[in-house]
Amino acid sequence: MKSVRNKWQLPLKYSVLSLLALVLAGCGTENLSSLQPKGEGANMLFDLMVLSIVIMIAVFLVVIAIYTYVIVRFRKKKGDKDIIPEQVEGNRNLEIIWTVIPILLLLVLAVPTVAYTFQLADTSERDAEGSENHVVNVTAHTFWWNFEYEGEEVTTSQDLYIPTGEKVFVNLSSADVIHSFWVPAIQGKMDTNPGDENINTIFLEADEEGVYWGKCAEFCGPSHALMDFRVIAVSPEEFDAWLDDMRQGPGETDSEVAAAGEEIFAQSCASCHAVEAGAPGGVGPNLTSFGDRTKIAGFLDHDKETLKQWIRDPQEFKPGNNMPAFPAEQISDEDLDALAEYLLELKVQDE
Ligand code: HEC
Ligand SMILES: [Cu+2]
Repeated sequence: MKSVRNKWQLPLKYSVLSLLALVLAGCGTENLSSLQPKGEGANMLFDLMVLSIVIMIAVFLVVIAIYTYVIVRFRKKKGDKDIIPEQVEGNRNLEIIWTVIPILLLLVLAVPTVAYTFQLADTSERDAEGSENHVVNVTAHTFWWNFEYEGEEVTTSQDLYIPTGEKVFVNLSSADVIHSFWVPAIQGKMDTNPGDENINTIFLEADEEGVYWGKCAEFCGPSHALMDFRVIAVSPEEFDAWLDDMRQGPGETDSEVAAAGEEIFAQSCASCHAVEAGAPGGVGPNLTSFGDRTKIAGFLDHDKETLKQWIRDPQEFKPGNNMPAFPAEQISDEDLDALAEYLLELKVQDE
């Protein structure tokens, strides 16, 4: 019995480990990795990563090669006498070599790093006369994101639309504590600070159309890990059409249920949530295009049942968030249904 267990112990251990590696390799969402860059900023950062890893591997290989050579060459051989070999202390040439090589390696790392750091923070394209770059004022809230397109009269939340192939400059600030704006596949992260004085600016440029996941990258409270958003990159023409659609708004509903929902919304929800794109950022996310979204509150499934549960008790899903609960005493089941119907009809885009 014992021997059987011993025989299988090692293979079992390794198969569990490799299974784990396999499972973990499948972790993560598509377009949420700085190792698969899809935009100019992320490309630059990826190049720096590759450069430093190549240098590290080269240093490692050289050290291991010398180490192995010394062990083999100077090992005690059969018949060697038991004597201590000649002891050498200090060798000027060697010392110069192993001081100069690291300096050179650090220079090779430092020059592109410093150059890229300044390029990533460069806003001259935005400030140039006649610049056509879009500028978005991003405000981080505990635990959601507000996006205001400068000069466009369009405010939205959670989903940030950008045109592909151009630099969109984002001015980052926070309505409360420090958060950090990070879209790993497109750009490095940057802090959002409270107040008007400390506004950071970074550019987003996506090479291809697609949906890129964004994360808050600065611990900000109990639901920090759920503070997700998306960058939706579309062609410049589609982007302009989206801005127009947003300005026009979702349009009148022709369903009676949704119309009833609209009234309840006006009474209970409109103090925090705007449903027109021109409205300034409020206490809660702008819901003008809520029906077009693919997530509720940034991370929940976008369907009627989940929406109703969210309105009943937001804290259950996102602890510590700033939306109050609406129990049955406040909003009846029937009204809740109408409310959800209304919200899901808030679409600005054609199907
Ligand atoms: C006191 C302000 C306040 C009121 C009143 C309020 N909300 Fe909210 N609501 C918020 C905040 C803040 C959030 C963002 C929560 C988060 O994600 O951290 C939110 C989020 C939401 C979301 C998710 C939005 C998104 O972008 O996916 C929906 C839907 C929503 N609220 C619906 C409602 C409805 C319906 C009512 C009325 C019954 C309502 N809210 C009343 C503050 C409020
Ligand atoms: Cu956070």
